[in-house]
Amino acid sequence: MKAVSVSEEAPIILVVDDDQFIRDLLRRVMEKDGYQVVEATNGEQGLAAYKSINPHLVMLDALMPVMDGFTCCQHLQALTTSSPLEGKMLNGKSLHNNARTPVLMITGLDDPESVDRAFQVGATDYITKPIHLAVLRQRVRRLIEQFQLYKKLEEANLELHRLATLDGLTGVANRRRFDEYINDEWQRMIREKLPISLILCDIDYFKKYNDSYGHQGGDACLRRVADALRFCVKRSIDLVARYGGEEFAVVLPNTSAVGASKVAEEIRALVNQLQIPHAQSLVSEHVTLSLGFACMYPTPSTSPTTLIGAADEALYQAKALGRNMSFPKC
Ligand code: GH3
Ligand code: MG
Repeated sequence: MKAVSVSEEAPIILVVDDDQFIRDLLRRVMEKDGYQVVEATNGEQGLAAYKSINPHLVMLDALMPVMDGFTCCQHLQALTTSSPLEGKMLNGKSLHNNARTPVLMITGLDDPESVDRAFQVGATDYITKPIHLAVLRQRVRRLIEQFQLYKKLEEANLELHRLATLDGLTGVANRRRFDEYINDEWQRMIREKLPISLILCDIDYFKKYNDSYGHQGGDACLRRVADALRFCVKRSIDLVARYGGEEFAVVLPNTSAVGASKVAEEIRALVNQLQIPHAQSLVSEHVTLSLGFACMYPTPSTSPTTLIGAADEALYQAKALGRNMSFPKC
């Protein structure tokens, strides 16, 4: 495989063929049309090149030494359906990249079995040798355009999903996402026979905070508290959500009451350390939180409502006992 420095703009075509004449021909034609070309001489090299350059189109010969085009195509299909979209994690869930890089088989085999087999292993299109260059150029243009369009659509969908599940003010999960997540995790914990904990956190005397610092000051405070919660919650399966106006929820799957108590205390302590001035608070000079937490082993006859009710009761106790504290209900 020739080393190629790949620039950002022009689409990249990976040509996998053991015949140097064909590779040179395809390179010439494709470069003339403004594409970048990377070459590989068999299926194995092709796979390695695919992983490192992430091309917009693969041109694949069928019969090659080491690994033929059919096997290579099968591997390519497995790669594109199992690799999580890079960096796209949403509340601990990875979203899969379904935009498959098109594979165009260019081969001397024109018997019906080979054509069927190529499509079975995931080829997007098929062209036989001798290559009709005008047809090839049109097919390539169309395949790349479709791929780019599909990718844009996927990105737009991802962004839509993100916006639909996040709280606009604080950037943590919204109530809708909380409901969906606690139900999903409840079911999962039933299957795995594991406990789940929930912490509800409420800012103390927040009405008075708004009275002192205005609604915008209140919004800024909510953002800082949300950041503190995010900082304390480290596992990717834990979820921080805005539960209501100045109330946040933390879902902790596979977490005991002892674990939940530690996280709740960490959150409480960190918000204290932030020392956000709160002149009218009756418990401190700074913004404080009251937290209630509960832990349950979910069963098919129970629902998250029970856990939420228990955490809410604990939060009520924390308020009643003087605020700026975490209280359990297990
Ligand atoms: P407690 O210590 O008992 O929790 O008292 P509190 O004043 O915090 O509770 P209360 O429920 O009486 O008031 C909550 C306040 O939170 C009232 C509401 O205006 C304010 N609030 C709710 N959502 C927002 C928001 O998005 N931004 C701002 N700035 N304030 C909000
Ligand atoms: Mg409050």
